[in-house]
Amino acid sequence: MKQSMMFIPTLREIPADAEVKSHQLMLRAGFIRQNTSGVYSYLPLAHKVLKKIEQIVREEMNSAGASELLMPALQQAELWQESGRWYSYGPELMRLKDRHNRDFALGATHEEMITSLVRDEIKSYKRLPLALYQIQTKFRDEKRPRFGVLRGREFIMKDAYSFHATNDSLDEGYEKMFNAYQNVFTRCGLNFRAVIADSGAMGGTDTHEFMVLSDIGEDTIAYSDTSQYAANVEMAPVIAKYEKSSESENELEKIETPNQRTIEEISSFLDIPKDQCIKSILFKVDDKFVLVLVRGDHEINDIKVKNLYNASVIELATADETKTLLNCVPGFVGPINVSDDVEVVADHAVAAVMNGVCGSNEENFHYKGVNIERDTEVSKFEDLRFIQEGDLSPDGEGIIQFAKGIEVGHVFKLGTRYSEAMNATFLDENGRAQPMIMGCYGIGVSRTLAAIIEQHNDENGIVWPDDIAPFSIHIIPVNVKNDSQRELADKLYQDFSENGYEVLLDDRQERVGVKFADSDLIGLPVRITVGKKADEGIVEVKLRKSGESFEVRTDELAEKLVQILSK
Ligand code: 9G3
Repeated sequence: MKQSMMFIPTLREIPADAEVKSHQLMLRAGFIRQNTSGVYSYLPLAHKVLKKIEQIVREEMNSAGASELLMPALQQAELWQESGRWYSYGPELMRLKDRHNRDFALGATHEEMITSLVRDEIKSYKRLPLALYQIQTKFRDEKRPRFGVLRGREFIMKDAYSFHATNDSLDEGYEKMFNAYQNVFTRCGLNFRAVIADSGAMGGTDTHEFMVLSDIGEDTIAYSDTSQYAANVEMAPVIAKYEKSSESENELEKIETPNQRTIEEISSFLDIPKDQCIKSILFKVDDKFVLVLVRGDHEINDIKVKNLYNASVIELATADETKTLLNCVPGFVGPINVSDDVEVVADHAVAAVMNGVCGSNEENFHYKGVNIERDTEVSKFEDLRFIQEGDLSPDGEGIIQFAKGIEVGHVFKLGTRYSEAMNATFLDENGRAQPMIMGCYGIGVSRTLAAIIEQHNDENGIVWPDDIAPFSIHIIPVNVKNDSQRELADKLYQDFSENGYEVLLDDRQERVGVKFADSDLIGLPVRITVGKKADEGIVEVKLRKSGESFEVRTDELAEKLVQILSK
C-alpha cells in the first residue's frame, strides 16, 4: 500500500486526555479516533490488525470444533424477559424502541439469542455437543468508559456458546476452548495468565479469566511464584493455618480510647500489633445482618462473605443500621454482647488471637484481653479474608505474589441457567426431555488489540509482534524527488509485494525526519531506508524491536528478509 493514499493521521503530541500508553499510541499512530465517550472509529491500520486478530481467533475456534455464525445486534426484549435479565440489568443494557414502539436491546451478549435459536432446532441428544461462535460488535453503556478501546461502550467481541447433553461433554468442550484461548493469546504475542475466577473452593474449574499482565490492569491476580496457580484475588482461597500463642488468658478489660476508630489508630494508641487487633464490620447480606471479624492486619473479602450465604447482594451496613443493631457508631463496633439479630462470623485467623483488642460497641471505648472462645459468640469460623502477598499458594506450592491484569478472555461453564429459563430441552437416549448444558466463551477482540500495544511499545511508539503487524515492511525513500531513490524504492515495493509480503511504501512528500518518526510510531517490524547509496544498490535495514540497523546490497535483500521475518 502507498502511504500517500492511506488514511493514517499521526499526531506529534501526546493527547492530554489519554492516560494509558495504548490509548496514547493508538491516537498518535492514527489507529483510532473517538466519536463520543467510549465510542471509536478503527482507522485503516487498526482495521488491518483487528482482521489479523480475528483470523487467529477463527482458526483456533474452528480447530476447537466451533462453527461461525452471525447473530443480530438488535435483540427483541421478549428474549431478555424470558431469561429475566430485561428486569435485572440496569442502564448498562442499551435499550431502544422501534417504529411500532416495541422494545429492543442492543446486544451486550448473546446467551438469550443463541439459546432461543438452538432450542427451536435441536431436539435430540444425537445432535449434541454443538459449538457456535460469532465475532460481532457489542454494546454496554459503561458508567465510566476509560483507557480508549480498553473499556468502551461499543466493542468487538468473539462470543462462543456450546451445548451439551452431559456435564462430561461440557468439561470436554470447556477444555477444548481453554486450550484454544491459550493458543490465541500466545499467537497474539501476549504475556498472559489463565486465572481461576469462580467462587468455588481452590481449584474451582467453572470459570477462568484470561488476564494480560499489565500495570494498568483493573484486576488483581494472585499467582504462585513457583507453580502455575493463578486466581482472581477476589476468589483465591486462603489455606494458612494459625498457631495460638501459649500465653495465658488475661482478664477482659474495657478501656477508654477517645476518637481511636481505625485499626491503625488503636494499634498505635495502645501500642498493640495489628495482628492482635480484631476488625469488626457489619454487613447486610441480602436482608440479614452479619458482623464479620478478621484479624487487624487482614482485609474482609466481601465476595467470600456473599458466597458463604449464597447471597445475591452484599453491602456495608449504614451508620443508622449499625446504631440500630449494635447501638454504636462505626469505629467502636465489636463482637462482645451482640444481640441475636446479628450473626457473628470470623475468619480463621481470628480464632488464634490471644488477649486481643476489639470494639466495645460503646463510643470511645474498646476491650483488651479479648479471647474469642471465652468472650464472644462466633457462629462459625470460615475463610473470609482477602489473600495477601506472602500467603501460601492455595495449591500448596510456592508463595503468592500479586500482579495487575487486563481481562481479555473469559470462559464459563453456564450449566442450565439459560436452557431452563428458556426451556431449551433435548430428548435423551431414554426419550426424556432434559435441559441442555451450556458453556460460553468470550474474547474481547478490540480490547486484545489495545492489550498487545500495552505490552509491545517503547518510547518511540508501537513495536508490533511480526504476526500481528498491519504490514511487515516499511519502505522509506529519503527523498522522493531523487529519481534513483524513488525508482529503487518503487522496485523493492513491487518485488516484495509480488513475493507476498505486506509492504507499506512511504511515498509522501515529507521531510525524512517526519517519515522516520511516523515509522517508529506505527511500529512495523522491518524498515528499509532507500537513501544516498541507492545508486550503489545499497539500502539500510532497521529492525523495529531491537533497533539494530545494517546496510544490505539489494541483491541480498530478499534472502535477508526471509531470515528476519520467518524466525
Ligand atoms: C448485559 C450487560 C453487561 C454484561 C452482561 C449482560 C457481562 C453479561 C457476562 C457475560 C458472560 C459471557 C458470552 C461471552 C463470554 C462472556 N456484562 N456479562 O452477561 F446485559 Cl449490559 O457476557 N457472555
